Amino acid sequence: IKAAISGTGLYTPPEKISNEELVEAFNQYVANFNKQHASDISDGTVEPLQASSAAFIEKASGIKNRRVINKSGILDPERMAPYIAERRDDEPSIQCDMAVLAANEALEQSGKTVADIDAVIVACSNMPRAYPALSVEVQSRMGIDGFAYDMNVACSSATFGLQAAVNAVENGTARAVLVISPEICTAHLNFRDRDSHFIFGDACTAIVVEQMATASSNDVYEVVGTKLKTVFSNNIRNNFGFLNRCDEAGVGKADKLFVQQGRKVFKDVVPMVASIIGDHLKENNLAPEQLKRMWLHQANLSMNKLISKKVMGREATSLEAPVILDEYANTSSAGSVIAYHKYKGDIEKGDIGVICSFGAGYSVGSVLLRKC
Ligand code: CO8
Repeated sequence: IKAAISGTGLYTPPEKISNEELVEAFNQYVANFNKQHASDISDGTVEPLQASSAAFIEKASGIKNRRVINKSGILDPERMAPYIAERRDDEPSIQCDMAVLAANEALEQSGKTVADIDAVIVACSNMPRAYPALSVEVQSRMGIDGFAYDMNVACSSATFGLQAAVNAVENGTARAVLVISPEICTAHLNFRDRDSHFIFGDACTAIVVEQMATASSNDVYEVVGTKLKTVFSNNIRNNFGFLNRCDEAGVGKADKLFVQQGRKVFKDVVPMVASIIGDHLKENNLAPEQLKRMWLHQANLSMNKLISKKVMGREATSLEAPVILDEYANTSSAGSVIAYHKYKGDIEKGDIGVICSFGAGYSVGSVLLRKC
């Protein structure tokens, strides 16, 4: 049995924050902090905070806007975190709502119904609770018979989830699988940190993986192969976890949010990703010239330019390595799937493309596809 991707869906939150709006709120927070601590700053016991800049953000990252679940809380200099009210146990969770919207679009695109799906994998960076699994909630809400589980490989969650889905389809465990990535990255972003306050946005993607033999939509891509790699690194880290309440520091410290050494990540990850894609092509007897599209993880524009150049041996055009980072920012595992969702329609029968994610772990996931 061969597996194929037959449909994708995308939920884009309606609220949007431009770099300018984000920087205005951040700089107000900085001014308030420096005023409050003026005497400690003048006697040298406290370092003054430095202002952020929209020009720096666009130049360093390629990000211009981000979509968010809640704008007002993030832009309130006294709060700098989204307002997302806790829901009752008998209400669907917010990530479940996002997941169902994206999944329904993916089902529609693939021409399938919930009766055709045997498994749901929710693959994303942050889960709303320890248990019951979000995926089982989504499965129940959609009325899917079969099984579901959650997995987290940070930015590589969707590609690792795809690999699990492809395995399940190819070994006959499931006729079709939904892989869903509901990412609320803004809830774990430190909006008071100048180095990273601009990096993330929110979105949810969904993918239908099914047997090639049953795939009948207009947009079927055979999964040629998957290749995964992980190498431990502390350069992207978040210490939030269930043991936090057992330590007197609790969850109040900044290390319980996203923290990274951006420069080191850039230097370590670019060569790793380029060599994984290169090896993956070689293992499948494909030459880099045959690669028509690279749907890359969307973290940083220069990073994507460098990776595509290393793989292709020349600069990729904006169509060969499409960018959605400018409008969505980094949406962790959803990013490469958003690029695929938006920039797959035009490629031709027989063309080869790669969905490739990379991020915390470190982790790299490469999924080679051939348009049917
Ligand atoms: N405004 C103005 N100036 C600034 C700002 C700012 N906001 N921030 C930093 N600067 C200054 C610095 O102080 C520095 O000044 P100086 O040269 O005087 O020291 C200068 O700008 C340069 O700073 P950097 O070296 O930090 O800037 P870079 O050019 O390296 O750009 C980036 C920073 C954009 C962070 C870049 O390094 C980058 O994107 N690296 C790649 C990171 C990456 O890909 N990470 C992937 C992680 S995502 C992931 O795996 C998902 C995790 C799970 C998600 C969880 C949800 C929250």
